[in-house]
Amino acid sequence: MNKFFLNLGRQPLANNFTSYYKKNQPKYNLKLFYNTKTKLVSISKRMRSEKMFNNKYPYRSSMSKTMKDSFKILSRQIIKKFNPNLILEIGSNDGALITNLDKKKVIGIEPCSNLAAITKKKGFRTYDEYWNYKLAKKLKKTHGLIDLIYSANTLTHISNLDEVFKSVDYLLNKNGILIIEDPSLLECIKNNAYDQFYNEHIYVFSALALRNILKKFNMEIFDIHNLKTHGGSLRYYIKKKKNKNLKIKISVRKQINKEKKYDIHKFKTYKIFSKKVKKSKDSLLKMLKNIKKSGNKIIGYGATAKAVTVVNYCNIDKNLISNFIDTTPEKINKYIPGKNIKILKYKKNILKKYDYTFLGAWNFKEEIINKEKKFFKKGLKFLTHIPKPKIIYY
Ligand code: JHZ
Repeated sequence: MNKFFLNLGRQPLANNFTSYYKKNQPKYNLKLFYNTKTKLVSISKRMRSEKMFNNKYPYRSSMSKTMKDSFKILSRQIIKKFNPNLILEIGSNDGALITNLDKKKVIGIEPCSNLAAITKKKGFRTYDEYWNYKLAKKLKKTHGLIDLIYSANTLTHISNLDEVFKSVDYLLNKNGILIIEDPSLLECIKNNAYDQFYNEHIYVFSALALRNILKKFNMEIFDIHNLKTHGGSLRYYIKKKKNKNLKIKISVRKQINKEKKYDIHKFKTYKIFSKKVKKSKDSLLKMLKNIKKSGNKIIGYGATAKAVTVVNYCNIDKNLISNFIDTTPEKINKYIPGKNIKILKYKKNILKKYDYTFLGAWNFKEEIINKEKKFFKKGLKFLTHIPKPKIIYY
């Protein structure tokens, strides 16, 4: 049974950046539910994939050094640990991972054709298609079974998880490995990071929920790594149950125990989370209003999908945060979905003109603060709403 616990209001598509402020941009309910049987946390309204992931998708994994480095390290580990003959990445985006690998040994799946074009141009085999059973069948015919399937921040974007795992099971070698990486529900709840939920993020996985889902497909998690990326993510190593060559590592039990200790499997946790989120909204608005009242200028740093959730949920407009800055070419000079806040091109000295900067990309706090140390030292203040609204002092 799905139990409702939080209403994040009417939200536009989180990556639908428009060239002018569209007052009547379509918005959809963003309500969060907890499934008492599977322990899966999900949003209620499911958008058609084509509406969100098309030839105009603006998000590029390579825009942050942290992510590029993380993928580079992982690509080396994959080769060293598993030495697979053929790797498939579901959601290869602009190639942050696959471009580190041997072209002959990797295939990318990326339905956003503007992004798929980037890796195709570099000579990497990329299918600009959605991950489903039909595609898995086509791939098996052309390339045979796959030794290692990898997917970062993608499977939580696909509504039909049954089809996702059925297709993986079908295409994966009997001794093959599936590695998936997504924000951790435990970290999300601990950090009060309600902005991990938006129309693209249908689910935020816990190890507990994922274990339950995989049972149906006779697959099991055999190792889990905690990552710092995206505000705390988990990298799950998954195998077919009948593959007895790989032993289940202690990390799996450890993570599940950690989640249970935090009552991730109890509905009351979500009720508490919901209350904290409402408090966070009030306190962020209060803080922004006070800063403005004193005549200070605030700019947002990183026009993230997460920031779209925050500004729309808290009803923040340009009177509070005048602009956002971002390095992504596809976002520059566009408007934050649902709001009259324009995104400016990141320039070295742009922060000089502002007193405060709100961390839209709070998940890259260290990278950003390090990059902008000079301004920080000169008195620029950073604001964050994670884990609760506050000013970060140098
Ligand atoms: P970032 C996206 O979410 C969407 P977002 C998606 N649904 C998903 O699952 C996650 O990614 C993984 C900018 N930036 O990664 C670049 C700077 O301008 O937090 C990006 O626009 N300067 C697929 O959008 C944004 O911030 C910088 O120095 O919440 C970061 O977006 C840095 C570090 C980033 O994901």
